[in-house]
Amino acid sequence: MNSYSKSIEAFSRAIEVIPGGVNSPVRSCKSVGENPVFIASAHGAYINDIDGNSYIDYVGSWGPMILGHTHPKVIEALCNCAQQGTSFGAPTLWETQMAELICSMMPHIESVRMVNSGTEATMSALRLARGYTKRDKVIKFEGCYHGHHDSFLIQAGSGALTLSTPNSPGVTASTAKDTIVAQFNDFESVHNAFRLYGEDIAAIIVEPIPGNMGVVVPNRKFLQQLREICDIYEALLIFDEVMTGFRVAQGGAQELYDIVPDITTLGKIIGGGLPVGAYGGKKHLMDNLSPQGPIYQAGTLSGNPLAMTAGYTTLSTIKNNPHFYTELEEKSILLVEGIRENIKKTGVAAVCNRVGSMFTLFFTDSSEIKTYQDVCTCDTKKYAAFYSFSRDNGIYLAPSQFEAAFISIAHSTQDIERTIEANYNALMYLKNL
Ligand code: KE4
Repeated sequence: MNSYSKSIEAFSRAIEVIPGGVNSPVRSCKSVGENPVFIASAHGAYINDIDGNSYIDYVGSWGPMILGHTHPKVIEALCNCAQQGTSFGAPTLWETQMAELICSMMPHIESVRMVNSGTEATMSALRLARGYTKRDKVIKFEGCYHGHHDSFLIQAGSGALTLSTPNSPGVTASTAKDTIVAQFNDFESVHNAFRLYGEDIAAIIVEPIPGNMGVVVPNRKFLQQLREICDIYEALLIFDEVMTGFRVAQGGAQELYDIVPDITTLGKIIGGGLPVGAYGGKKHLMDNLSPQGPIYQAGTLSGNPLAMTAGYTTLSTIKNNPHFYTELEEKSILLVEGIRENIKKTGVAAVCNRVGSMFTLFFTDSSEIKTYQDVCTCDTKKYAAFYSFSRDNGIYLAPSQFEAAFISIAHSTQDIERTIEANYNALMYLKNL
């Protein structure tokens, strides 16, 4: 049985000086009734807490660590870069090389602006869409999460859903009135919104593969219909690929489903573990941004050399391995098919959704999870018990039913087989609760 005494003490100390003891709410483990473990280090597929417990990591810093932790090439590049300085507030070749690399890997991005988080990317993408179309309203989907920008904290997913604040206090009514909430995989809800507000809708923003209500697999037709209706009403389609970009395919969900968004937002993997976000699209659209155009957006540390180095090294390591996504898919299939086999063997009421190397194990009596309504059938108490048993047995998962789990290229066959065994034991534990 793991000891957590140092983490418990660390959490009590943190709570004195940090709201809730954490710098991001979902890390608090509040919804699973646990103290968070405080991390000392992480290498490859493993993460280690300050009590000396080691875990196979399926959070991967919420997505960025697709190469695994402390990849030697990333660490070496960061050390070399830091020797030359850490921030200049002036253009560097790193930023240009990073932009060129992203444009070469994401075919529908001709021009890209670096920012410091996914929230900044989606917030800025919305401003660009509003400024370009001269319209105010935006459609988002219930359960989808696009960061903590006021316009998106309406029926939001991830930590907002986990901690039962999908509509956050502090978001004004005047802001909220311009956000229209539709239902993912339900085109009629989108069509109705356009019938009512079509001429005033600047954009649809969508997680093309939602990960923030847990992983929900899109209907390809639904995504195509979003593209079509945006064309009809001359609204912009924003693909929020902060999670899916470089995760589900080199070209993200837009490559996987062959949809052309007008704006793509990115984050997580493109920072290689450092704070990076980005948004991009066709050059004629992006050139409306200051200083080229009138739509303003800025950032002291945008394009920071260290962040660019970590991101560039991560993306180029992926790009230079022609078998990267094939290998990652093989690992992902091995794990999720093992989990599905365990569900069958134990008879526990659960569904496991997967796209690429992101997946979610939902505890539900429903036979499938395809909509937010389906997600709402989940038994979060069961998930909490599953989380605690798994963590006690060396498997590090998101402390929330409404999140995605991530497999990295560093997860070995042995790690995956060990995870499947631990998953079976966790399901049997639940069965006998
Ligand atoms: P950040 O501001 O947290 O870098 O990115 C916001 C964001 C935007 N869009 C999507 C699709 C995202 O998944 C996110 C952030 N994801 C969550 C985890 N599901 C971040 C974890 C956290 O809030 O600590």
